Amino acid sequence: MIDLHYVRTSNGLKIAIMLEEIELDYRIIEYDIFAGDHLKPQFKAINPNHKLPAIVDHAPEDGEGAMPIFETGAILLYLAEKSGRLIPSAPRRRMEALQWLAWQISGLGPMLGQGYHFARYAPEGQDYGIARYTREARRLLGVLNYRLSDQPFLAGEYSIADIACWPWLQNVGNLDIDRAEFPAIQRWWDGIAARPAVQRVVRSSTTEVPTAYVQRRMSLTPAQWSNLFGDKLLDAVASPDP
Ligand SMILES: N[C@@H](CCC(=O)N[C@@H](CS)C(=O)NCC(=O)O)C(=O)O
Repeated sequence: MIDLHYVRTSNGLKIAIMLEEIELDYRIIEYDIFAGDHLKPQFKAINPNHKLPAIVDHAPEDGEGAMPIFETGAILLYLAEKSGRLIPSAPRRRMEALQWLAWQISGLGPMLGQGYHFARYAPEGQDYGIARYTREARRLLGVLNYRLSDQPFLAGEYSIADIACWPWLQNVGNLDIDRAEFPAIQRWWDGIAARPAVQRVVRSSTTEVPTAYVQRRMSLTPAQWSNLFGDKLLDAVASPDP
């Protein structure tokens, strides 16, 4: 059994989709990040970085007891290796999957994440930040489109690299980017959206993404702000073990 410590965001969706695809037994432990659930001291033992998602595998292969894992790139790789699925076995293709996974976790995710941050939460008049991250998002989408223009999937076959990227392409409209401007991305995105495992996740009441996580502008209360971007976050990292 795997516990999925989950929030309904792009990073959370990656792991919910992976678990549905490989059909391992899992249960969802849902967090409300606006309420600061992820800052609770007991979560530090699972992820000292206090970010979601994370998993705990209660039956790891080494038999040495429950194993917590954080960072979506590491979790996807772990689950691919545990299940023997969704990572190519041919060495060159496998390396392609790892490259595109690294590209997502170091580029596409952080850049779109910052873009969404400025577009959604920053006070009005943050044009420089929005322009900077929108330009970078467009550049990265251009790279993705180029790759997918002669490959059905990022590593030739459907893999953890596609699962890592797909949820991030849902809300590019928040940056005034139309996915349809990138025809190869749109074709790839639609194909993945139609997969039964993906449908199960996006349609399920426990894993669907509610408006609070996707709407274009959001105004937070001071407590929510502190939980997400302010002092509470810093305090959680500095706090001693429970
Ligand atoms: N690099 C991390 C990013 C995780 C991340 O930023 N998660 C967000 C939700 S998508 C989060 O926990 N936000 C709460 C916060 O930043 O306080 C990963 O890939 O797992």
